Amino acid sequence: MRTWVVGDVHGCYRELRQLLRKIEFRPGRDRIFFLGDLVNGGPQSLEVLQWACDHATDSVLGNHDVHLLAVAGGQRHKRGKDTFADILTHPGADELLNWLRTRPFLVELEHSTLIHAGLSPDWTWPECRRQAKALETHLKTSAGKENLGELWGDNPALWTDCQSETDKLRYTLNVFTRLRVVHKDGTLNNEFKSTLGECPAKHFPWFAHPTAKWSLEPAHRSPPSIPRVLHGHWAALGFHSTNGILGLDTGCVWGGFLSAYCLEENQLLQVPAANPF
Ligand SMILES: [Mn+2]
Repeated sequence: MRTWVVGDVHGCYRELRQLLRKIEFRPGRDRIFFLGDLVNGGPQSLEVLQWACDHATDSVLGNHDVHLLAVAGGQRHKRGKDTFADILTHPGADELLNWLRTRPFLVELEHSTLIHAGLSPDWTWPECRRQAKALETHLKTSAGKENLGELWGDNPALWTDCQSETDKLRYTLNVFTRLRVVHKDGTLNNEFKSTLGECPAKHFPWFAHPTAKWSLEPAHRSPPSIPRVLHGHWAALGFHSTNGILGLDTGCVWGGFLSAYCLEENQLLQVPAANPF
C-alpha cells in the first residue's frame, strides 16, 4: 500500500487527473489523503469534490471547504470570486456536501498527522486531538450546521481568552483552517499570507514557535525520514520541509504546482498548473 498526501487542489481537476496519472493511481494499491481546500478558486470544484468523495481515503477540511458549507447552508454569502456555483446547483449536491461536512480537521496515520493549516502553540497533542474532535462533532449536529456562521471571526485570538464553547470552536476553526503565523505570545495572526521572509516582527510560523506545547512532546515516534505533520494552506511558503513538518500547498490555483507526497517511499511528485500566470 502506498499512501499519497495531496496538497490544496482548489478545483483544479485537470491537474488532479494529471497528478493521478503520474502517481499511476490504482485503487487497492494507493490510498489518497487530501490536505483540504478541495474546492474554490479553480474551474472544476464539482469534479474535484466528486472524485474525492468517490475515491479518496479521507480529506481534512480547509477554510474554502468550510466556506462552501456555510454558503450552501445559507449562513454565509457567496463572494464574487467564489467558483463553486457548479456544486450548489448540482442535483447530487446534498450527498457531496454531507460527505464534506463529515470530514475531520485532523487525521492521524501510523507515523504522521495531517492538517490543513496549523496547530495552536497553546495545545499539547491530546488537546490538538480533543479540539479537532470537538469541532468535527459540532459540525455534524443540526445546531452546528444551522449556526456555522457564528464560527466566523478573528476573536478570541488567544486560547486563554476563550470563555465559551463557541469561543473555543471559533478559535479551533481558525487554527485548523486559517493559521500561518503566530505572535510569540501565542496570539493567532489570521491575516498574514506572504512568504517566510516577510514574517512580521515577533511572529513565528506556527510550526516554528519555540515553546509550542505540541512540539515538546512528539505525537508519533516517527522514523526521521517520515514527516510528522503534513499541512497545506500556505501557498506562498511553497514546498517546505523542516524538522519533520512538510508543507504541500504549492499554489496550483495560482499558477504553481499540484503536489503529492508518498509517505512510504519519501517521494514528491508534482505537476505544473495548466494555466500558469
Ligand atoms: Mn486554505
